[in-house]
Amino acid sequence: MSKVTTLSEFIMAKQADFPFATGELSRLLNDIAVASKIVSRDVRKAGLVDHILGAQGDVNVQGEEQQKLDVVADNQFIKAFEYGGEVCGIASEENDDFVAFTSEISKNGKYVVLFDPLDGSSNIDVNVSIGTIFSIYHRVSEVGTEATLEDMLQKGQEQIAAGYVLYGSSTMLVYTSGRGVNGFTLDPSIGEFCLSHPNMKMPETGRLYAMNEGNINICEKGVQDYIAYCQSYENDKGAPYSGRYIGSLVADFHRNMIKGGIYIYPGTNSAPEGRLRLLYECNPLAFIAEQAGGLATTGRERILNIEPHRLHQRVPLFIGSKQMVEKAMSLLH
Ligand code: AFP
Repeated sequence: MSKVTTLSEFIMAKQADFPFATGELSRLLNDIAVASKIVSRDVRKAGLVDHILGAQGDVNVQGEEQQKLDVVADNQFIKAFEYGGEVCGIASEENDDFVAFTSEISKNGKYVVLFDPLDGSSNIDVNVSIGTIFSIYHRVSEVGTEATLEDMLQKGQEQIAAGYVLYGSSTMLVYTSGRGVNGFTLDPSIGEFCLSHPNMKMPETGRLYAMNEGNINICEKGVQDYIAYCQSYENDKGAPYSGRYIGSLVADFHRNMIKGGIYIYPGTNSAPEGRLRLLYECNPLAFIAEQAGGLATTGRERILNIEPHRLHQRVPLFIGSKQMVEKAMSLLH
């Protein structure tokens, strides 16, 4: 049996790769790990709310109102960032506007974090995997002042680190700080994330495609052609691929990271920009995909090159194994 490496040990060891590192990013990553352990615990109790502990909006025995799990997760991460001292502001799916922290210690924080606290939340009620996605940038505003919108609206290629937590049959945290991708599985018996997937590489190709095919008739012809290609005996594998769509981006992405595959959420006639959010869904996963040897585009342009204009901006997403994304792009005109 080999020695277990915990996430904290791993982060500390990696800090040595950056000679001028002050430890702030390491502390921030550790804060994220602690918050996600708490969220993981709450997610495991999800079925109890409504059926045993009372419905959302009910008051529990401690006099607290039962809240929706995505709000609980959002608050948990915001608290971790606000009191951690490394972050001057955040933006999340749950908040219309970004939040600039006002304490002196936070105003001196070097980083901003953009995150989706609980992605795939419509899957909670049916006990299907959900996830958290996060993206970390250096602020562009002056240290010592409050965070600004410009801090939040940076291109994905400026990310310092990004990751996701998958609350699946086990809880996993996967992250990159620009030198490869590593995955950690939560061992609930010791409450630690342990290195389980070192140096993750996305297979160059695969046999799995993920798309909400309910939308196929309102997609552009190139997307329809690509899906027909996936289902054809004339494709590169000589047999139809398997369709796999969970409807939780983190879970669909993670499966493709391990097994090889493509995830597509294209624009449609009614929503030309698709559904997914650039800043806290597409950018962080694009950074991870590229670090693992995969590809992430809108079908036409690299996700990480997009100049953001709005906090909740949406973009089409084609992400996964390199050869599969390239093939899909070749069919779009
Ligand atoms: P929610 O977090 O609002 O549930 O959205 C989930 C999501 O952004 C992503 O995780 C899924 O892949 C996608 O939406 C599912 O969308 P469709 O229901 O349109 O397939």
